[in-house]
Amino acid sequence: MLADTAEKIKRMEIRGAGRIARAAVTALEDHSSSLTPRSLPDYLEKMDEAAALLLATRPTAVSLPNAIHTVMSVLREPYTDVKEAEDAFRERCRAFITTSEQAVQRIGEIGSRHIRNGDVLLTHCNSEAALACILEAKRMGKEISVFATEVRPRNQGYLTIRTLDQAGIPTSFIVDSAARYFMNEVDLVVVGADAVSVNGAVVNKIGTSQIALAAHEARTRLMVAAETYKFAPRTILGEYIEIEERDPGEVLARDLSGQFSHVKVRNPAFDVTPAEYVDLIVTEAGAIPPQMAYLIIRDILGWEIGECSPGVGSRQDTGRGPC
Ligand code: RI2
Repeated sequence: MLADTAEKIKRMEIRGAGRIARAAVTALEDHSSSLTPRSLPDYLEKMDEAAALLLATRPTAVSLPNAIHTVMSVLREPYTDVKEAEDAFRERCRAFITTSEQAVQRIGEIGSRHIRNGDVLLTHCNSEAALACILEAKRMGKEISVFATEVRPRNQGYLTIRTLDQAGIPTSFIVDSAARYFMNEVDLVVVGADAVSVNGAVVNKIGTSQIALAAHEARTRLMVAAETYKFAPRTILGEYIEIEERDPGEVLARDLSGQFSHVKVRNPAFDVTPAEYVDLIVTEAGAIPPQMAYLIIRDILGWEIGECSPGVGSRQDTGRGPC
């Protein structure tokens, strides 16, 4: 189950920053109850190994290390036996999943208030949080329509148009490179996030920053929907968020790429949109301008300056650290 989830996250069978986080926590919970450890130290060591395996799957979505940190940190408490530790761990995992699901719902409620009746929206990729805002606006009776991009190379746009279609929202499906062409018709861009840095820069699906530039040029507002656990504490120390570069075969089929001698395929999965191009970030704790990202990291995630050092938050350094 654990290895299977890790593999599915890597292959993107499980994808979306929030879903990845919940899947990892579910896998850890199942792993914890499937273990037959010799002793408490043995249990804790095996749990650390499991956390490390999941952390190594995809590098960009900060929701993954933040979620793992949240649940693993309960194992730093002193326990008298394995059962006590397991019980506390299970409770922490369930609390995380419930909180995460409620966060998406709350983001929908808050974000939908920023969508006006008659608005034409544009969304990129397939974000549960961004869609929650759009679907809630529709549920409230607002007349909206959406441009949804294709999202090369993995075509997550197909998932998005299915959801929008099922909700009865008039949708135009466009290739990624048509975003600027249509931008003057758009009132609001709504996207999700894989990570938000302390300076309000938003890491999201590749192409988001081009869309943000086009929106900025057209004076179209851009709203990001992101749970608070997508904010990246380590960026306080100037650490960059690693951008995942995926298999070239996703872009150009191997038999085709074999025909070229001097062509190399590059396949970054994400890009960075600077805070200047973001009007609003909607979190479950409220909507903030991107410049207030530090407050989320400090007041909601509880990380102070100086607290982010390698290994803090997990009993051992699991490789990438907790945040
Ligand atoms: P939610 C996705 O990444 C997209 O970049 C999407 O915008 C983001 O995660 C957030 O998604 P990928 O897993 O958590 O498709 O809002 O690479 O669902």
